[in-house]
Amino acid sequence: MIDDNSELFKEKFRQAKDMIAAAGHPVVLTGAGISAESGVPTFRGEGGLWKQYNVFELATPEAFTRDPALVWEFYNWRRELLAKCRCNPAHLALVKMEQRFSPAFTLITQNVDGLHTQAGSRNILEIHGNLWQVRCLRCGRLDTVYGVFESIPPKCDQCGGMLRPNVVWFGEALDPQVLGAATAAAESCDLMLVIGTSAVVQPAASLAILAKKRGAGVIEINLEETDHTGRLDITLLGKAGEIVPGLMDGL
Ligand code: BV8
Ligand code: ZN
Repeated sequence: MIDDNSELFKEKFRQAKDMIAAAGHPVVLTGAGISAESGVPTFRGEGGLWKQYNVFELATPEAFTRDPALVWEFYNWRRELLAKCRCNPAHLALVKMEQRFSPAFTLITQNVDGLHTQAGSRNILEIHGNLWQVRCLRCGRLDTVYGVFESIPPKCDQCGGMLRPNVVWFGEALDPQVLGAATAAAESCDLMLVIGTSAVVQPAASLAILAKKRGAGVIEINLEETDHTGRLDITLLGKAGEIVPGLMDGL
């Protein structure tokens, strides 16, 4: 059941539902927390990726230049783990939300796990890329490859160049087109749901504050409070897999 059953929670939940029902062009921003109930380790929480690997050491262009095989071991490990993960009721509830508001709906995700696509979402901005895509450093060819790579670092079957994961590493710029579209969506929405993000990573974290500044209502759904909590309209504490489907009930 939803973790916080207090009267206050119920009142905030009702307000959030009303804001969604009254929205004209909502935007959703998701982080690792929406995939946690699918078995995907978050970056910071219990059993998070940071605990086993120093993601800073591995998810950077410097690390890849220094030791591409080591970085590919890390991404192969995540591919093996993710291959067993399935979308959860929170991902599916956002598909229902998109169907209700489309075309005036944008889903911005920081996640690279592809679970929103697996659930059936369509209008997605994967601002940190996608772990299932690879890019050739020599000819720039983009490919979607599932499963793990037997020989690492993998080579391009067109030109023999080295392949890299098509994700945005720390210290790398986000794709200007994708970031531009996400910024435009945050600036023009009348409601933003921020689901399962610690609001630490930039420039993604600024999108919620930008939406708020432009007059949108902003609802945060998280297991715990974040740096944004005091600056947003409503924070619902609990599991995304329980709260998000409840919010979309009756849409
Ligand atoms: C860039 C792909 C500049 C790789 C990722 C200010 C401005 C600009 C940059 C910076 C800045 N300050 C610092 C920076 C640098 C850096 C940064 O933000 N560092 C942080 C750590 C301080 N930013 C960058 O480097 C970005 N690039 O700005 O470039 C530039 C410009 C021009 C030219 C050159 C350079 C690039 C950032 C992208 C990094 N790549 N992913 C990969 O995954 O392998 S980020 C990666 O970590 C994820 O994609 C995700 O975005 C992030 C983790 O964040 P969250 O999703 O929030 O996950 P987290 O585990 O932290 O939190 C989970 C939350 O869920 C928690 O709150 C938890 O309570 C909650 N939760 C858990 N379970 C549940 C739940 N909630 C609900 N239900 C549950 N069941
Ligand atoms: Zn190539």
